Amino acid sequence: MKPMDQVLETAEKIRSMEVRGAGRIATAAAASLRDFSMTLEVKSLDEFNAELENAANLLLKTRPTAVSLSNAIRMVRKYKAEDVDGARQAVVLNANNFIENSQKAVEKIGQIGSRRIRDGDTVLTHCNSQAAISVISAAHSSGKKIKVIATESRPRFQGITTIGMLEKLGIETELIVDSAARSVMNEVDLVVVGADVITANGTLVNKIGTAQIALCAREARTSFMVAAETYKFSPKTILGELVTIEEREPMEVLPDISKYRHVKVRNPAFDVTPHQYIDLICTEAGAISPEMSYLIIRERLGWDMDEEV
Ligand code: RUB
Repeated sequence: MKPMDQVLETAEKIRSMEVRGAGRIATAAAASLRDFSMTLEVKSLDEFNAELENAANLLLKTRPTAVSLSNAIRMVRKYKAEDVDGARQAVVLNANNFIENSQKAVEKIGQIGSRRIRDGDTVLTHCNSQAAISVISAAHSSGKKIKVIATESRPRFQGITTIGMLEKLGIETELIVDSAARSVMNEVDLVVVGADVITANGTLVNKIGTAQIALCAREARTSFMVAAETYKFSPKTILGELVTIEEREPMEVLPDISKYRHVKVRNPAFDVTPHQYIDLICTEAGAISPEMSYLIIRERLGWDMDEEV
């Protein structure tokens, strides 16, 4: 297989959601750039850099909302090299570090976040987030008896993946349709969700339906926690940039639209939860209030205002 074909294949898996979830797509992109750089045959450093940029752009276009992709790609491409071999080695090292740190971050988030779950608690989660499941699984492994309520997460039913994972862990779980969130909220002690993006002011962008859940958690006085690796925070939002919300194919919602002449199906994949509805963001660097997001971007992502976006 040609080096670029491998990148195209990874990009297609991300676009079609065969590989999905902000953390997994970031590590898949890092691995793809690493493998690309290892097999790339070029005559000069300039050519290597240009080819790597093309590959990075292909991956970046796949899921427009996920900042995890651009953060991962930025970290992999952060090198200064004298020649092609030096650049190749740096890309491999950066990508492997990113993948390893990402796995460690998920574990750490589990340890930290699980302290917020008490014995006997009922936890509601939405979509399928490896960071949120790490929190739930760490609470369960520490011996706390917990129950999870998982939403279906229409239209792609990531909730079915979630209940499959919880089943394997032996955690008592109930599955609900998305619109039952308010009906069960009075039984819920804590909502735990993942993040696609967290902005500089602590706003959360996550799977469509998250904002409604946060709204009804607030009304029911139920705590709402976000589990997110620090590379889910968006540096560009410091510069005032808005997060693009991905709109996916109508057929994911309604497979046969052809019989409707006056109906348009809309399928936004993510929504926006204001920071006021979030009690805590649990990262590998600690549990923070949403208002501290700016500091995470400056300190953990090493973001400098003068850095080229
Ligand atoms: C997945 C989703 C998840 C976040 C966090 O959306 O919204 O909550 O990506 O997941 P999709 P993780 O299925 O459309 O990719 O914690 O695994 O990174």
